[in-house]
Amino acid sequence: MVVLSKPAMEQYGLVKNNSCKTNTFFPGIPLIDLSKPDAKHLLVKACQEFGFFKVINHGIPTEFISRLESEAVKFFSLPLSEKEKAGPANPFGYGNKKIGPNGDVGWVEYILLDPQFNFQKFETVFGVTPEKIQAAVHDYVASVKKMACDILEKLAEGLNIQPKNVFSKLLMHEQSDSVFRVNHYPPYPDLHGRNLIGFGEHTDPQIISVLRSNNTSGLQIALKDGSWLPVPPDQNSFFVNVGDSMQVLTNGRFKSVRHRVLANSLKSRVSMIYFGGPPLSQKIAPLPSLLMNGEEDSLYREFTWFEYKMSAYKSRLADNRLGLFEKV
Ligand code: GA4
Repeated sequence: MVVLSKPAMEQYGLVKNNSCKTNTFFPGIPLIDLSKPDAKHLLVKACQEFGFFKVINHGIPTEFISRLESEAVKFFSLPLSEKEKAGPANPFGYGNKKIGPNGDVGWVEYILLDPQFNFQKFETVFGVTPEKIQAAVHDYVASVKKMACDILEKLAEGLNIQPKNVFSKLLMHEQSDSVFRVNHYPPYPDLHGRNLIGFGEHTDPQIISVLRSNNTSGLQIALKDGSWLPVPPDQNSFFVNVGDSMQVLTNGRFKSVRHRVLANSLKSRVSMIYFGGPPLSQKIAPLPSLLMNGEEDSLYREFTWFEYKMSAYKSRLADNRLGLFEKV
C-alpha cells in the first residue's frame, strides 16, 4: 500500500470516494447526436441545465485521435529529466503537479500549448520527434476546432440568434486565443476509501472546451446542488463544456460548469482538451439580442478577453473568477 505523508496529502487534496452523487433518478449526462436535426435544441437545453454534454457522430477521424494519443503516451513515458527539458509550464510547456502560477497542485503531468502550438520547448527532448507530435496536434486540433464551431453555430440557431456564426467567428478569427492541453494522470492507489485530486475543481475561462479521454474514469462535474457527478469515460465520444466567457455572452443562460478530475486507483488517464477562446481584444458582454433589445439587464460589466485572462492568471484554480465581473 502506498502511504502518503501528511504534507503530501494536504498538498494534493483528498476526497472521500463516496462523496459523489449516485442518484438513481438522475437521467444522466446529456448525449447529443450531432447528425440529428434536433441537435440544436438539445444542445441549448444541455448548456442551460448543465453546461456540459457528450457528443457522438462528431466526424473526428479515429486516426487523428489514436495518433495523438500514442504520441502523448510516448512523451509521458520518457524519463522525468527528459520531459522537464520542455518545462516549466509558464504557462506553456511541460508541467508536473504545479497548475497555474498561484500554488495549485494536482496529481497530474501535462503539456500546455499556446495558440500557435509552438513546439520550440520540445526540440531538445530526446526520444520523441517534435515534428511527429506537432503534426498529430495540428491535425487533431484543426478537426476538433471545426466540430466546436459546428456546435457553436447550432447553439446560435437553437437560441434563434443571428448571424449563426456569432459565437463561432470568435474561434475562427486568426488571432483566436485558444489553447490546447494534454493531461496524464498516473494511477494512485485508493487511500482508505479516498481519492487523490488529479486536477482540482474549476471552471474554464474560455468560450467552449472540448475534451476527449482514454477509457479511464476520473472526470466529475458539479451539479446545481453542489454534489459531484462522475462522468463515465467514453474514448469514442467527446465531452463539451461551456466556459465562463460563454456564460457572459448568453447573460447567464448557459452555465460554465465546475469540474474536477480524481486520480484513478488502477489506470492512467490521458485526456486532451481544446479550449476555444476569442482574440485578446474581443469585448465580452451579453449579446444585445439576448438582452431582449434592452429589456433585460446585463448581469456582467463589459470586459475584454485580455482583461479576463489577466485576472484569471492572478486567481487560484477553485476561485469564482466571474464574481469580479458581476454587476452588484
Ligand atoms: C483552467 C482551464 C485551462 O486548463 C487553462 C488553465 C490555466 C493553466 O493551467 O495555466 C489556469 C486555469 C485554467 C484557470 C486559472 C489559472 C489559469 C491555472 C490557474 C490557476 C489552461 C486555462 O486557460 O485556465
